[in-house]
Amino acid sequence: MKCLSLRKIIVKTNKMATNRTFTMLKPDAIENGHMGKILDMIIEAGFDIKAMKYTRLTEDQAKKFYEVHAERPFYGELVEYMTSGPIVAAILEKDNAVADFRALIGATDPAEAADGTIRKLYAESKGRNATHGSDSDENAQIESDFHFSAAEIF
Ligand code: IDP
Ligand code: MG
Repeated sequence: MKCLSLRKIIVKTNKMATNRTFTMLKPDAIENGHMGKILDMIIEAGFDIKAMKYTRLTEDQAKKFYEVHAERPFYGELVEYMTSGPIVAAILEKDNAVADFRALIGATDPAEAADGTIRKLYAESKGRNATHGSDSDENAQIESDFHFSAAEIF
């Protein structure tokens, strides 16, 4: 009995350590032929792909996704860019997924991104910066729900 409850606690603890984040390979990454290399970096870094689609955002979707930036001067440019071509949207799972994925993609501006990060290697500029990564567990959930139904997550 004692052994069984200890096992349950260990399983629960392990489960809690694993979480999910949401990413988009943005239009510049696709346009510049970096889709395969970026996906490879994500998989090599230990992220499991739980859901993935190749799609193009409508203007309404892009406006809604980046609603938090609606008052920023770059909002119009951002919506135009994010709807300019196809993207790859995906849900990724790993221990500490949100923080580890932000570390993998690097700073918003590639000029400030660390060496070896996705944005340092593949982003064109602060605006056209190759890859999105959720900034919190809560937003990862909201953004995943925005793009995927339960039946599309494996
Ligand atoms: P993040 O993607 O690193 O979280 P945020 O500040 O949340 O960065 O901005 C969302 C997106 O808006 C950026 O990834 C980038 O595409 C765009 N963006 C942010 N700041 C600027 C800017 O100063 N000029 C143009 N586009 C920007
Ligand atoms: Mg952000």
